[in-house]
Amino acid sequence: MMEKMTSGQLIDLEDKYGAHNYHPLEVVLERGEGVHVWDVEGKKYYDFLSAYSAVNQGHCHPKIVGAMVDQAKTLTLTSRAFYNDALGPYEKFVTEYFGFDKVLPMNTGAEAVETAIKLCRKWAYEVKGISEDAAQIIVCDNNFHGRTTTIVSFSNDAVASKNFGPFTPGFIRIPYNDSDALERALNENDNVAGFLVEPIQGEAGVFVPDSGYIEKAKELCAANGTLFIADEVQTGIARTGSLLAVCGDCNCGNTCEKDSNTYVKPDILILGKAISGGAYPVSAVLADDSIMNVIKPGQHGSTFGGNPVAAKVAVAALEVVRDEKLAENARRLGVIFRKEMNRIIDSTDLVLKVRGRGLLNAIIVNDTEESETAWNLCVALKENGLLAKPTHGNIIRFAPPLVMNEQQLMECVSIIEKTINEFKQ
Ligand code: IF1
Repeated sequence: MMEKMTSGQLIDLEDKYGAHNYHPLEVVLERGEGVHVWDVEGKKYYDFLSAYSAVNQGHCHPKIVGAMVDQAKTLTLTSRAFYNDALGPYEKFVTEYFGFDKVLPMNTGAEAVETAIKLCRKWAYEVKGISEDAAQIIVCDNNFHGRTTTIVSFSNDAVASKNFGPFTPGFIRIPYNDSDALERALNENDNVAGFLVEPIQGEAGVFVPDSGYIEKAKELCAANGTLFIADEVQTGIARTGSLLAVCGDCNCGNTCEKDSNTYVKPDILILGKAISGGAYPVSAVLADDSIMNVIKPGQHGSTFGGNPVAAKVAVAALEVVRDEKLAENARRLGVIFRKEMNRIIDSTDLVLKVRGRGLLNAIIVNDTEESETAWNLCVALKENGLLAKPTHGNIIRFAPPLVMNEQQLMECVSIIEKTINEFKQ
């Protein structure tokens, strides 16, 4: 039998044969279960990244894996040239779950963002009456919506965009969390089709906007006949303590009532990552008929979009969120986590601040963006059995699976506290 390869050997393989488009922490994982992962040497870790909020339901959740295996043994892919018996029931389930008329199923978050951009533009030309090719979509500074050429066209992160031009036109960038800037952009530009925004900016460093910002943005868009497009790829699916981060202020817990006066229903909702619990690439764009019906047969799609495995996996993953009350758990544990982090911050100079909502949090390390301190702190956390990774320079994102219980969370807090107290620059 072939000798089992060591972490070092496996890292070497990736280095030699894989594109160098990532700089991973030096840990090689081979198994995941719930809130834990194990490396190839058998060391156990708490996963405090959840694959960037894709594994909200915990690693290898039996209900989700079971649904995937059962369907994979039956029918994996038909393409949309034909119907299949899983897609319609999924479409009914997911549109009722989030309160929209229709869903356009895709695979990755970036594909869903691209789909939302195309849908918004087509609606602008065919419903709003903007002249063809003149549509503008407003986005925010420090946005992260994926890595396709069009998406990086409106990024201000040089690392994500340099030398990938020429770029797609038709985007206006404004400061995040600035309602006046949005109002000015809407009033000063005639052909605004939509406003694309993350309800909390994840990659930028878990920036939670002022209370009421998202609500005001929706109001301004509605007054201007502009589509409010919420990218909930990272913040959605209970991560921030409510089913969707756009309704974070309304304390809806798991499912938001459309008629609640503070529910901010997006015109277009973009989902990905944890809609499948991290078991399979699934993304979705949801909208009501007046918007979604501008797309006619043959105008958009993808080979794997809406495949039977994705459909079954997504239903199971969303049932887990509802049945295991993951939004409530994220909300409750998030409060405890930030309280504990603030207690630790009061006793150290290494960390300046903690911020976040639900179980999407980040700490700001007391050093420059260019410093290695956050990275080295993550290496030390890894040695102590907890996996996390910096987002930008001096910010470390903490995002455990939402199935974590309070005792496990407090163990993680102890690991973080121990690591900070022992940390030597
Ligand atoms: C990587 C970041 C997070 C997203 C939002 C769309 C997408 C993402 C709000 C695209 C994806 C992922 C991409 C992944 C790491 C991760 C990430 F660090 F890149 F920025 F989470 F913050 N909208 N985010 O966060 O979805 O096409 O990836 O399925 O590129 O390494 P995707």
